[in-house]
Amino acid sequence: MSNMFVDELISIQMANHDDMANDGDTAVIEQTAKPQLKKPSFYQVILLNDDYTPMDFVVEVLEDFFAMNIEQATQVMLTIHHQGQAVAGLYPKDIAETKAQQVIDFARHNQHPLMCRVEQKPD
Ligand code: TYC
Repeated sequence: MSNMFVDELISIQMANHDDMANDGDTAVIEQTAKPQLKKPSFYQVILLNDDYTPMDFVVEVLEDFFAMNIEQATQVMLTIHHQGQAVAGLYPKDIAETKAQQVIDFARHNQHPLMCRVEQKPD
């Protein structure tokens, strides 16, 4: 079978209609299979605002953990400050969760309450 998505051939006994010879009649039906590959899911690391973490510290986090330059980092920090939260980066699940934990650990090590969370990116 040349079409790679055709993976099933089903032989069925045809119904015993009056207008049809019935003994051993078979039909072959090609069924189209679902695509085998699904798109990988991405996860958003979302930084949350709080009243105590210094702005400079958040900018440093965005530079060091999310590979932003100072202009990007400042813009994202201000978005969080004004809107409550912003997406810092998009990663496969395990990397997103590791980064979120690293950010929280780094913030706690420096006595700041900065929080972040991970969410699956909507398709
Ligand atoms: N709101 C903080 C302040 O006024 C700054 C801040 C920005 C804190 C972003 C957290 O994710 C954050 N010092």
